[in-house]
Amino acid sequence: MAALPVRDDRRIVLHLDYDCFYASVFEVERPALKSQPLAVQQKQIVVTCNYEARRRGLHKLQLIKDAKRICPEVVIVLGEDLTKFRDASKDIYHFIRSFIWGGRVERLGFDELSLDVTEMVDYNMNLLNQSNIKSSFFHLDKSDPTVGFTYNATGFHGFTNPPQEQESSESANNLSTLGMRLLIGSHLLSHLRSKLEYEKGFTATGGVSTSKLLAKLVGSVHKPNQQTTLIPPYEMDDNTESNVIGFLDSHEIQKIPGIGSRLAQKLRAKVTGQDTGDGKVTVRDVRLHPNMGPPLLEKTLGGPGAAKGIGQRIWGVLHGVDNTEVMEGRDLPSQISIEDTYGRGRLDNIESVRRELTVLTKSLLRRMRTDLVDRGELNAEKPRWLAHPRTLRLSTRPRNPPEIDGTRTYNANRTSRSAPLPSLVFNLDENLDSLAERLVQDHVMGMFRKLHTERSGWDLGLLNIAVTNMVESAGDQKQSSGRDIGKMFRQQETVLREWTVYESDDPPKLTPDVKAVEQCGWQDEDEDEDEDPPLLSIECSICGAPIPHFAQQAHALYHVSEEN
Ligand code: DCP
Ligand code: MG
Repeated sequence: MAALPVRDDRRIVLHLDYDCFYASVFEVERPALKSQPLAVQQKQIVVTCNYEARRRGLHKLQLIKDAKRICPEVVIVLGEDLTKFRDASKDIYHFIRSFIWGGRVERLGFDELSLDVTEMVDYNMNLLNQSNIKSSFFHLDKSDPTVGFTYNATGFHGFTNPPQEQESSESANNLSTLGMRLLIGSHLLSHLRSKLEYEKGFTATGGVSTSKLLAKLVGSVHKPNQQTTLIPPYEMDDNTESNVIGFLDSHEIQKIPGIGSRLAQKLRAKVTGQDTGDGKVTVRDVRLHPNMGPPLLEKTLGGPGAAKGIGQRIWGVLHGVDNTEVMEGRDLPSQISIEDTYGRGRLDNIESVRRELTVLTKSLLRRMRTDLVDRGELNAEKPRWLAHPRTLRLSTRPRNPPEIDGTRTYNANRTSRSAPLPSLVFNLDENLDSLAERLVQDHVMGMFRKLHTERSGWDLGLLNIAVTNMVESAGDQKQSSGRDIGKMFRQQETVLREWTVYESDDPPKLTPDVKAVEQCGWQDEDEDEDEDPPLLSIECSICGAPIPHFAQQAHALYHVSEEN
C-alpha cells in the first residue's frame, strides 16, 4: 500500500458559508421579506431563495416559471446587479476579520470565509481553568482580559461529525488535545455566528477542523444556521478508524473541493473501467482501487496541461490532507477588471467596439475610484490614491469563423494586449465620462487595433478591460511603502479575482472559459485545460455543480471572476 500522506493538524480552521446569501442581502434591507418565500432572479432563473421558499419546494437554479407554479405567492426580486452582494460580502468579511488575530481570514467567493484561529484557540486553551470549566472565558483580546465571552467547555458547540456518543472516548471529559482545541474552536465559531446574526443580520453555516478543506466539507453537513465539528481521532492506527477518512470516504469524488469535473471524470473512468466516467464513485472507491497511490494517480490524471505532482496532491486530498494556508486578508485588489459578453454580430464594426469600450472603461474608472481611493473619514480629507495600477490590459475573445458546413466551433481563447497605464486616469477632478472617452480614444483603441489588425469583420464575443500590476502608494502607513503588491502576495490572483466586475444589463453568458476560483474557493487542477464547446446541459467545470442549460447564463453571474 502506498505511504499515507501526512496531515498537519496543528491548525484550527473555521469555515463560514452564509445562508441563502443573495436572498439574505435583500432580507437585511427589507426585514419584512424574512417571513415570506423569497426568490432571487437572474434571467429566468432562481439563483437562490430563502429557506421559507425552500420549505415550500423551491430550490436554487430553478426556472422562475416553475417556482411561480409551485409557490404562487413567492416574492421575486431581481439580482442581476451584483453590487449589493459584493458590498455586503466585503462588509461581513471586514466585520469577521476584526475579531481574528493576525487577520487570518480568507474570502472564498462572495459568501464563504476560511478563518485560521490557531493562535486564538491555543491562547485560550492555555488559560482554561480545569476547576471551573463549565464557565470558561474565551479571551478575544490579549491586551484586555475583559474582552471575550463565557462558554461551557465541557462540550462542543453545535453538531459533531460523527455524532458524539456519551461513552465515546472523545466525550467532553476525556478529550485529546486536538479534541479540546477543536471544542474551543467550536465555541469561537458559535460566538462569531451569533455576532454576525445580531449585528449584521446574516446567518451562516459553519465547520470546524484543521484545514480549509475539512472545515468546509464538514460545515456543509448541517444547514442552514448550524455548525459541525469534525471530531478526533484524525489519525488511523491498528485500533482506531480515522474520522477524517471515515468522513471523506462516503463523499462522491466530485464533491471534494479541489477535484474539478475533469479530474473526477478521469477518476471515475479509472475506477469503473468505462470511458464515459459516469456513475457514482466515492472517495473510498478511488482510495481502495487496486494499486492506487500517487504513481497511478499521476498516470491517470497527469499529462499535458496537468500540474506537476498532481498524483501526490490528489492522493493527499483523498486522505483529507490540505496544508494550504488561510491567506491573510487584504483590502486592496491586485487588479480590477470589467468585462461583458456580446451576442453574435453585435461587435463587428469599429464604432460598436468604441462604444462598448467606452462603457466598460467608464465602469473601470468608477470602480478604481471606489476601491483604490481613500476619501478619509466623512469625506473630510483630500482623497488619496491608495494604490496605483501600472498596467492597462485589453482582452477580447473573437468568435471562430463558420466551418464549411455552416457550424461554428467555440473559441475559448482570449487575446490580450497590455500597455503602461496613462497617468491621466488618476486625475480625480475630471468627470468619468470625459476621462473614459479620452482613455479610449488615445489609448484603448490603439491597443484594440494592434490586437485586431483587420479593419472589420471580426465578430467578438467578449471585451475585457483591466488595470493590473498594482503598486501601493507610498504613505505613512506601515503597509504602504510603495511595495509591489503583486510580489507580496504569491497567490494574489487566486485571492482577489472577485474584483472582476461584469458590466452588464445583459449578464454574461456562461461560457466554459468563465473561471471562478474565487467563487468556488478552490483552484482545481484541471482548470487550465482547454474546455469543450458549450453543451446543452453542462456541469460547471469550476464548481462542479450540474447546470441545466437554461441556467447557464444565471450561473455565470455567480462566477463573476475571470482567469487571467
Ligand atoms: N449563486 C449563483 N449561482 C449558483 C450558486 C450560487 O448565482 N449556481 C449565488 C447565489 C447565492 C450565492 O451565490 O446566494 C452563494 O452560493 P451558495 O451556493 O452558498 O448558495 P446560498 O448561500 O444562496 O445558499 P445556501 O444556504 O445553500 O448556502
Ligand atoms: Mg451560502
